[in-house]
Amino acid sequence: MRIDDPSVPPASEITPQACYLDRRRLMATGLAASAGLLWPGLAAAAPLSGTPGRYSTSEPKTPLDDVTHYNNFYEFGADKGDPARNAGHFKPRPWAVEVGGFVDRPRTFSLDEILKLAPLEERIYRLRCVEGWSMVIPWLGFPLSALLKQVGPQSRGKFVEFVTVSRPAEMPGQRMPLLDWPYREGLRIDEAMHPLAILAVGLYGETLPNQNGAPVRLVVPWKYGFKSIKSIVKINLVERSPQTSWMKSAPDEYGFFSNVNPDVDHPRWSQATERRIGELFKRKTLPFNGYGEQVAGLYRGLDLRKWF
Ligand SMILES: Nc1nc2c(c(=O)[nH]1)N[C@H]1C(S)=C(S)[C@@H](COP(=O)(O)O)O[C@H]1N2
Ligand SMILES: [Mo]
Repeated sequence: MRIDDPSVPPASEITPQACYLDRRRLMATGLAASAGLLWPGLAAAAPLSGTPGRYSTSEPKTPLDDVTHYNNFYEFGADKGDPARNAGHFKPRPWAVEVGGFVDRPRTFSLDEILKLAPLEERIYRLRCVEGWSMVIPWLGFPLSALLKQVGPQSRGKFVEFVTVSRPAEMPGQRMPLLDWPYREGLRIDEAMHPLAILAVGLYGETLPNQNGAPVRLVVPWKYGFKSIKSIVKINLVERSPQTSWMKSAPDEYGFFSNVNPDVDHPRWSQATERRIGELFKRKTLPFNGYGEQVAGLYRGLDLRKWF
């Protein structure tokens, strides 16, 4: 490891940071425990429940209709209404997620196995898009760390790379050169192990709608929305900061970290304010999207202007 590279945390910091918020063990409800049995072979949403998780905001939730009809999911087109319009033919079941790279136990997880990794929790999180709007969404999911612990990250696995499914036949946007397909994202290992970072399998008490990233997507609430990659099929532990789709398309506009930051403007617009979907007036953007108390420690000593 290059100790002069501030994007790489000293190895000594990784474990303490990951364990630093002593996560309360939550009991599964009977329904959550049997969620795998309830998962239907249908495209329609099915009921799903989870225990209320800590870290949830008490702010008003964005209406379900907005959460499912104002989306970014370029695989289905670049307009906000395209995902709801075009994702109906996408088949999120059966599904598998391959986890490999620098891990002790590389493994492919079926969707049922993913659902049994940890009790499902409801996490009501703010989601802030880099375009300047935000929502409050009640996700159903569990900490990404539960999956990573199963495979045993090795010390060379300093970063985690995520890859979306490649299905041009079902995803009309992938038949256009909108991005370098498949969509890719990445986190530093200590970010990935943070208890706020979750894999979501549902929202508003049901399995994920296709347009929101069915059947399993990442949610990292302190970063811009594009880090929260949808419809994941591959997770790789890698040694160097992975290339992401947005960095590749516009390296000056999208950095690897992409932490929500009112003081670092996007080259083409300000990030100082945002519009909460459903509200009339703009509100101030909060550092780390309001999760600074939980995550600022991950970036201690890092120049957030340089490492945007
Ligand atoms: N695979 C994939 N994941 C993606 C995107 C995408 O285009 N493709 N868009 C991102 C962006 S820009 C945002 S703001 C969020 C939106 O999530 P939502 O539609 O569930 O609110 O998904 C992110 N995840
Ligand atoms: Mo976004």
